[in-house]
Amino acid sequence: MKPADHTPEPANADEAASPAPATPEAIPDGSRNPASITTDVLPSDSATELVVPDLPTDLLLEMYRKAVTIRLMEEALLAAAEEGQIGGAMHTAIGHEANAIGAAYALRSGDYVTCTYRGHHHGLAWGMDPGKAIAEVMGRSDGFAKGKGGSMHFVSPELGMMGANGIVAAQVPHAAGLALASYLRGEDRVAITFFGDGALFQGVMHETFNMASKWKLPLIFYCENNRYSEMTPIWRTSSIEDIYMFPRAYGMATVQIDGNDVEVVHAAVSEAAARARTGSGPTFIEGITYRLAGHMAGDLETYRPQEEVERQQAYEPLTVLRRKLRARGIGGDRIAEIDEEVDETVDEAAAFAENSPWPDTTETYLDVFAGSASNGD
Ligand SMILES: Cc1ncc(C[n+]2csc(CCOP(=O)(O)OP(=O)(O)O)c2C)c(N)n1
Ligand SMILES: [Mg+2]
Repeated sequence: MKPADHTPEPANADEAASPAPATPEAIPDGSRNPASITTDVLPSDSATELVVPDLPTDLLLEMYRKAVTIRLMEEALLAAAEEGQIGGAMHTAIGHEANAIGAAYALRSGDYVTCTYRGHHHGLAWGMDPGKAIAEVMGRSDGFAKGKGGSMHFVSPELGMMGANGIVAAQVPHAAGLALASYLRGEDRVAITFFGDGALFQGVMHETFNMASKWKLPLIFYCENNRYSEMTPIWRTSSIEDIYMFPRAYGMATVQIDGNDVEVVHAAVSEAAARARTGSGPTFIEGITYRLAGHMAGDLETYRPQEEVERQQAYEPLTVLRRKLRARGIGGDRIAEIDEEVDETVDEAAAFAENSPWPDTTETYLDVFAGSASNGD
């Protein structure tokens, strides 16, 4: 029998016509939240439960050296891009360094990391050599992927750096796979995956949240919330600005932290790693941070006022670290000495990269599929 049709008869032909599709003008983009985190680092109440122990001064000095290395390397890369020495898109993480460094020092050798196209800081924090890193970005044969990956595909499996990815959120399920492998093999390796605030709205993020939480995978989700997706501020794209609230719906432990403070990041990732290693499942960390340079080399930055960028200088990772070191009695001379030493190291790394030969054309089709590796694998 045909089911009853309760659709009312249209009164006239105009009503029967389908409604006009929404034009972009008709879609409300919302208004700025008065308590917006767009211009300040304001960790939420969730961070107050986080115990942040003081790290030893020697370790802070080591982290500072690493942060300056990443910063100077990326500034050198931006200059090289301006001179036309870099092919393809290049995204720097200037201003994001503490997220990578705090996390890398909280994890162990053997743990895995995956990240976005904005991944130079993760590569270096994970132990990559700056000379090989610059060579890779410049497409030279001494790069760790023989110059074939470039800026967006940092990878070094022997270090546990399992790959940057140019597709927003694609690296997240890869990390879940690594965490699952660790679990199935009975190992206590943890995987951490870094992504941006824009990645939250990709379907695969939510599929991975659910699976990781249900299976209690040894996984750490780390959102580097720089409050922009390319040129669009978060208040225009997200129904809520407190990103850490989304994964709570999947029964996951979540925390929002100041991602520009290495000690805070270290504490949050240490706690998440302990949870992962004891079979208590994944954690979601939202590190509030800010990108001080453009989205990518060549970005004209017409979408944000310069005053906003200047305001962020007070919260940026190197400033925060210098303030901490001074409070521990480390003099300005010592800090300047480290800056100079790193400057020399980065100059040497850049020279190494510039002198590295271009890959041979016979390499073109090698390392594309398993079994075609030029090392005979
Ligand atoms: C699936 C997919 N959609 C769109 C893009 C284009 N795209 C590149 S970066 C980006 C913004 C991502 O923003 P966010 O996740 O906040 O990371 P951020 O660049 O701020 O570090 C977009 C949309 C892409 N690379 N992949
Ligand atoms: Mg972003």
